[in-house]
Amino acid sequence: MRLDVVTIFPEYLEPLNVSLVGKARARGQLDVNVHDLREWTYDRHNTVDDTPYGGGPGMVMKTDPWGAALDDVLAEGYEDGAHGPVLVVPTPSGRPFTQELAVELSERPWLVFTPARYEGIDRRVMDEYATRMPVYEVSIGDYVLAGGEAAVLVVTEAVARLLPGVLGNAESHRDDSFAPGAMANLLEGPIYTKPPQWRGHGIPDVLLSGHHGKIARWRRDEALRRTTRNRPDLIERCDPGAFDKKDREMLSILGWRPGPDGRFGRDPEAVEE
Ligand code: 6GU
Repeated sequence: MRLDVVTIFPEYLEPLNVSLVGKARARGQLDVNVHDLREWTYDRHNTVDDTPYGGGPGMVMKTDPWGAALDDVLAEGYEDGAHGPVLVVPTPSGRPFTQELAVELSERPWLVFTPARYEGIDRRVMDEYATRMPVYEVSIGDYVLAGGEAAVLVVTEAVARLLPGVLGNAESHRDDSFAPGAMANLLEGPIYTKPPQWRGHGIPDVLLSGHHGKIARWRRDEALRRTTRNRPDLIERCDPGAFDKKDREMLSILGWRPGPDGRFGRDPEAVEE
């Protein structure tokens, strides 16, 4: 997979040399190219922003540097269709970046990122490139960052670990929390390693029992416990067919009941476990 990032802070992308993404680059599985947007400015001050039409606070990134930069980057191998590039535009007004979208992007050969500073990029830039390629405006969560560079790191890491051969062990991503198409998206419960005692804290006996069935059941119960507590929306959204008899017993203990449509919701009478 090829990645291009156009930014006014190329040094912000240095983490792409580290860890999983860095190793994938070293192995030739990822071809990462970071470009300084100011190389496509032609005035004395290397201007990339200007005041917004209609007034208002902040500055807007100008069309021309982006147009010139993207034309040059895309000229390095543009193709139409599934083999062509996609534009990924990080913005707090984008669609939520999810595991499903990470999987979709991981199936493309070429991602071009345009992280912005200031209030964002002149709309006409996205409109122009949308005539040539898919444009994904994505947000990584409900908070506001000072710029899109951190979001590029987030998206790149989520996508890179899905590429064939990038994760060390060839275990599948099917069991990832949030794997698309999973029966139920539950958060993972707690995990432990040696030593068996640490500062007076032991580990649950079942994990030492060697009883694989019991261990699997305990893990599932802990996943339900953690998901009801931290992400009740995931339980409410679940197809009730995803819950077996034991799941239902656990959900009941946690104070969750099926509603008229079968979907689970928190029993308003229940006391928090
Ligand atoms: Cl992608 N960019 C910025 N600036 N803020 C964000 C974001 C992106 N996602 C959430 N907040």
